[in-house]
Amino acid sequence: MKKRLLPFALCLLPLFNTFSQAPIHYKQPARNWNEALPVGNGRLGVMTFGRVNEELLQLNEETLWSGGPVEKNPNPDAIKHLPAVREALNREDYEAASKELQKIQGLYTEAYQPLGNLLIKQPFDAQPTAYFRDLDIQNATAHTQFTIDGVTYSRELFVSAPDQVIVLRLTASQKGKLNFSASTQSPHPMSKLVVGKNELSMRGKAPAHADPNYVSYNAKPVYYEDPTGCKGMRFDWRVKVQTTDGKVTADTSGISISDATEAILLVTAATSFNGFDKCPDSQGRDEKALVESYLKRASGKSITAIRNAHIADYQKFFNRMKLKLGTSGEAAFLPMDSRLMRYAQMGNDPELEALYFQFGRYLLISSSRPGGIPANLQGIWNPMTRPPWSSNYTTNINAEMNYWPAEPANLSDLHTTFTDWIAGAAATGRETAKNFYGMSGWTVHHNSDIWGASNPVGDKGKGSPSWANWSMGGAWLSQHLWEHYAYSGDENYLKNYAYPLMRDAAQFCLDWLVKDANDNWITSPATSPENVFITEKGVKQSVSVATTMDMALVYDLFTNVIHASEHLKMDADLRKTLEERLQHLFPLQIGKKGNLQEWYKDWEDQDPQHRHVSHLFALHPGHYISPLRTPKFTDAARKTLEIRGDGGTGWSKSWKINFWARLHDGNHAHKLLQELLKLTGVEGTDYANGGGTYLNLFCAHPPFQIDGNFGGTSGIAEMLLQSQDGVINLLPALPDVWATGEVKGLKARGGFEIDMTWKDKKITRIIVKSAFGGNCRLKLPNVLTNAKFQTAKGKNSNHFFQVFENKYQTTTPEAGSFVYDLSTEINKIYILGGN
Ligand code: FUC
Repeated sequence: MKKRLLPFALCLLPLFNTFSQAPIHYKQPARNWNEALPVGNGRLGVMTFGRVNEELLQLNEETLWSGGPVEKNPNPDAIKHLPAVREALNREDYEAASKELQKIQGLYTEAYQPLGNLLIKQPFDAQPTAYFRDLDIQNATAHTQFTIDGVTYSRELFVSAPDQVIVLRLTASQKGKLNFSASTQSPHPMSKLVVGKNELSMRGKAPAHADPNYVSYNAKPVYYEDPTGCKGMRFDWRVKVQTTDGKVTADTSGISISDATEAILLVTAATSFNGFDKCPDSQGRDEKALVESYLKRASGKSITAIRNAHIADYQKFFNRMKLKLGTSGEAAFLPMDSRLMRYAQMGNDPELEALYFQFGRYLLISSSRPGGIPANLQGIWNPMTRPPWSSNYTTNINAEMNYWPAEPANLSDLHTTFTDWIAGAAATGRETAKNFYGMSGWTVHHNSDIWGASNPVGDKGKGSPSWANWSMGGAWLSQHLWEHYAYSGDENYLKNYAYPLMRDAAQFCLDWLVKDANDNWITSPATSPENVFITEKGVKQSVSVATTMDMALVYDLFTNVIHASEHLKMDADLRKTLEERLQHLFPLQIGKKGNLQEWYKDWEDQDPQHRHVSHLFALHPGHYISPLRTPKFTDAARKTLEIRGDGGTGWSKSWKINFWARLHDGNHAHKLLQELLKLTGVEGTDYANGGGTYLNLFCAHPPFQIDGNFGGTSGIAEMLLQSQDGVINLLPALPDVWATGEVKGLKARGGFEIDMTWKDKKITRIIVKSAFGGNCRLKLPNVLTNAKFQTAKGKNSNHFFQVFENKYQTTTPEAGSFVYDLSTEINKIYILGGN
């Protein structure tokens, strides 16, 4: 009998401590993209298929998008129509309002682009044995290994952030048995392959424009010609043999390596993108110089040095948190396909649930690094020139969901790619506010891109207002500006960056609000993304006034601006105005079914189980509705969720995990987590069913959207800790199946970091670390006497530490010198509906 090598993961078994995971692994190559495995360093992304004879590495670079800086005023007629929209809404003529609103539309956004394919051809006559591939998220490295004719071939793949290169190391277990070729493919016709010494360089241009995949009326949906001189960025990506003991030849068909035992390839890429407002070609960066510098630096280093630096850099983020939610026994060592199938039938795999949490963190670290571009609808992984929904930023839920886990899951610094990007969107959003509505401040509508697009999309009248004309993106994005401060306590960031943007987003809302007949401030027009109501006359409409989500967003933004301006001692007059508006905002309503009403009136929904649950923004990610403070609205929110049901797209299920966690119903949140982790193979677009998880653990809308992964990670964090109610509420939504567990490094607002252990649903040990002092209140499910509090060295230790056992109190904190005070949430509560 032939000696079979133990699969890589099983070799590592003894090394696992209680928190470690067996790598995600499979016994066969990927059959399609949703089975390939993602690796990345924030900027460069690779999907590896693990094929034997022809390995496919599908490549991305985060800045490679179609188009160029946005047109500031693409529809100069748009501004004329708002008065007529409002007038129609006053008459309750929703049909006329909708038609008129459609005239207030600009252009579609641009699309995220693939970079190309690297093919590794390693043709064998015989079939492999002992095939194995994995993704090790502890080290951010993927492996493929198989044996043919007694020779074991292995491939190791990782993407280094310190060295900005993709590293592929191929080996054969017997000397001289490694023979392969590496060749390149570009999806962009304006590409040219340049052959150098041991090196291939693919140089080309991204499209000048790419239509969204749902637009089908243009003869040329993707084009490269650029009449404006300001669209279409350049790219250069290179493959270089760093070291090998074999023979190397290179020509236009690729690089060939023969009679080798080992070969290390370096791949890197750069584009000429130079900022959201710069022509990507004429004002672009020198992409050739960039790739050359990356290759030069990495070529001089040993693979051990590159690998060690990569792992140290990755673990600097990843190792901040540990999570254990129970033990899974042998299930933990199943290949991922068998494991997901088993889970769909039997559940009971808490280590898979903890792995899913960490996988979300892995994906954020791999797709979002400071100084870069925010993770888009697919993170950074996309093989299509017209990807679903342009793989752009949809601000009515998806883009924000990507960043929900950043703060609680201890990746605050990665949140800055998103908060930094907001400045560009706000800059174009200022033009949009002025040119489309004649208003001050800034806003973003439901779609954006690397160019910070902010206009209502729809190609000047072809989009449905139910999504295209939602105007509250500025308010929702601003929540991230504030939350980053609430967790990080970065005063300089608040004062000089976040607050001015938040204030100007509020300024737009002040201009946008109008009074209704009852003297309430309302938004007009308003939609509830992307739902449709049925009027008393039985007509289906989407445009009305004062949708619940709009009012909750305005409330959230105004209260955050008030807190920030108070803290900074700035803009007292503005604060007063905002406080006055809050007194008379159109309040939340409870409908006849006992639900939180979605619309201005208690209309029926066209689709009562619609995937968006926009009207629960005030429950999550807003803070207004809480079982601790607003019991009536809490009950109404629960009713709303019951009516909506547990179905929907992947991201919809993720959002519902967060909602049920905020309702403190851990078992229901866990049921949704099981739904989210349900294996699906559905490829096309499905809005109602099939939301779940692909074999590679990517979330299925379907199709793949990364938001559901991130929303799932955030949901698990919300089940274990919440800090939005003026208190750090520990285990607020613990499901029965996670009765015993342990977490390290969960973050709370106010800069607190929590390590805790629990047994039989009772906390047995807590350590609270404080980054910058301040008042700390804890709410525990049980009595505990040995909580420990550690203040960061050299920081203010004048904190006030209170532990509440299973009760919630709103006592005034002792005076201390603190940066962010959790109590802002409870000391000043504005009423949105008089609960
Ligand atoms: C919104 C959602 C869709 C999809 C898209 C990216 O339009 O309604 O389901 O997630 O964003």
